[in-house]
Amino acid sequence: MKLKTLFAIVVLMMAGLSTWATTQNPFARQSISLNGQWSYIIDPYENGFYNYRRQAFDQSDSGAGGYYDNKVPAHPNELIEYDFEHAAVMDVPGDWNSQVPELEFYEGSVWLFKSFEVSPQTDKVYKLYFGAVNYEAHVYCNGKKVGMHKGGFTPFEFDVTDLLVDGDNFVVLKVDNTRHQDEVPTVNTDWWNYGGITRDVLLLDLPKQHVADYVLQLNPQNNREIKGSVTVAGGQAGDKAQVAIPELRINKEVTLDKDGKGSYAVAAKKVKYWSPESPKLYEVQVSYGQDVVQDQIGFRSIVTAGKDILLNGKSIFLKGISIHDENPLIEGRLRSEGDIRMMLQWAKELGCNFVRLAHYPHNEKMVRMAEQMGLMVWAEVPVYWTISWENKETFANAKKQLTDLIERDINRAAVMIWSVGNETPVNAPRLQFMGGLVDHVRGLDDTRLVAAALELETVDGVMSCHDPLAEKIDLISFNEYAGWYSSHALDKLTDIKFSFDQDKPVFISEFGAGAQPGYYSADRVRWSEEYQEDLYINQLKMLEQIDGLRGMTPWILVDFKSPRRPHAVYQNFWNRKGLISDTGKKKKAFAVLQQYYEGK
Ligand code: GCB
Repeated sequence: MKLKTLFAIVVLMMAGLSTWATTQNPFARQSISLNGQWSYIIDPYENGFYNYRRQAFDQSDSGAGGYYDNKVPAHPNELIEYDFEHAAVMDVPGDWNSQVPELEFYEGSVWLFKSFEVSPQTDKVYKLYFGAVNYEAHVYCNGKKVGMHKGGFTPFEFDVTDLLVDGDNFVVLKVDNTRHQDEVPTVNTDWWNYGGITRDVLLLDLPKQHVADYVLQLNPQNNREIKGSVTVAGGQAGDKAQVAIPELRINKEVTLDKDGKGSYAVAAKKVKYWSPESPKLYEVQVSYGQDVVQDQIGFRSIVTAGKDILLNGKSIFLKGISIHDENPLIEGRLRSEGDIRMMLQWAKELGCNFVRLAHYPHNEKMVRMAEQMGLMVWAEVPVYWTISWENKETFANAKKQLTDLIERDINRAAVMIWSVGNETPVNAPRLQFMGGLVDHVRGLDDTRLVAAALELETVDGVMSCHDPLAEKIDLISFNEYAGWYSSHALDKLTDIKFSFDQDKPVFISEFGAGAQPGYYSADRVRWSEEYQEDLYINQLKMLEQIDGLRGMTPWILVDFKSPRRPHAVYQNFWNRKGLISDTGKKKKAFAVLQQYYEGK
């Protein structure tokens, strides 16, 4: 093992993070769903985790004593101060804040419990897969610890093969959504800190030797060739795997190396490219012996050329909108396919061909549905505002979240841009941190653009970008709030000029204004729908003057909850910059952007 790799693993272990990738395309694998009702116990003092000397039960010699034991009294006099059997239940997937009124603002630990039945087969491996758990999850199966994971938006899994028994089994999680300065994100964010198991839970049932990972992408050097790799868990040097795309008459044999991984390239002369107008996906089978995984994969190229963005060689304007992973109607994280469809349908209605999935990885199902609907995607990690730039563990954590996101969505043609963060300050440690993330992305994936939502400088009415990070990324992508956070009068916005030294496409990752839904004002004052409408009209005129403007994702599709927005009249803990209200009603500005996109 190279010294650098060893060092990276040690840093990850210090940070208490897992080092392995999750199974590619888990939803296509044989599995038992552990979605549904889970019992829960609220544990603000972490009574089920530490003894009264504040030593963790799971670090003690016996490992016994924690709530994960799921003990029941053997006789009426036995003292046990918790009880999952009679505890209340909540839905998984689902954050706890939106399901339990007393947890709306809660930040702390909650225990979650589910029992399930299984008849384990000796020739199988079983993995407990979690789509996302916010933020720190300690996972136990039948009373034994299987691991810990940090990071609220990326998938993880643990091998539980040796712990399962024939018949009844149970899984317990201690989930803690407390914010910390050195974590990713850090303590300060403009979104709700939803805790809990927010995405699907599966018990994957896999052959001992199985297709663990695969990559299929259009070769950026040759757009008539598909390249990639296959990784087989338990695969031996010289073993063969297969990649088949029947519609393209492709059936490629891939020879594995000693780590069970093999790379390949194969001609695809007749390939039809994926695009928003024609979101073509091919049925793909990746197999190793009897183990076959089915997927739907598209092929496309995305590059910049000077100030232009080219999709499949043709200039494209990114007609986008920013979206949080939140359904305003349930006041919680998106839980179902219906929730996801509602959000993306609204984006389509607005005339979008692009969505910015801010500010953290969204559900894999969100990305897949966007792809099916012809929406290109900007995907991001929560390197947001001011995190601990000089802390090595924080960097390892951010890098791990980015890696997990990229590995999960590597085959999604719709993902055009990896964003390494949002509105971060221009200084040396941050440049090293985020520059390191950019290099890391480029090492993992050469088929997409890399960006970040930067900030501009305004001198004498001219906005320009002096952020050295802009030299490393593919776009001049930035947030600006002229007319909202700045004091510019709306009818003077077109006086603002832009000047960029970089010969790169310009992308506005955010602009916007808050509007209290249903507040109409003849004077068009701040917080009225008319103010937001005027801001959009004038911003769009202003932005049209930019040489090299290649797209935008205004802030934001729907009002969203935020603890930073307490104004009693206009906000009540909602960020009101949505074009759609918290009850699903379109505000006036919706039509302005819709019309602009119609003409693009
Ligand atoms: C921003 C942030 C976004 C906030 C938004 C706002 O620049 O990137 O997360 O929600 O401004 O509403 O202030």
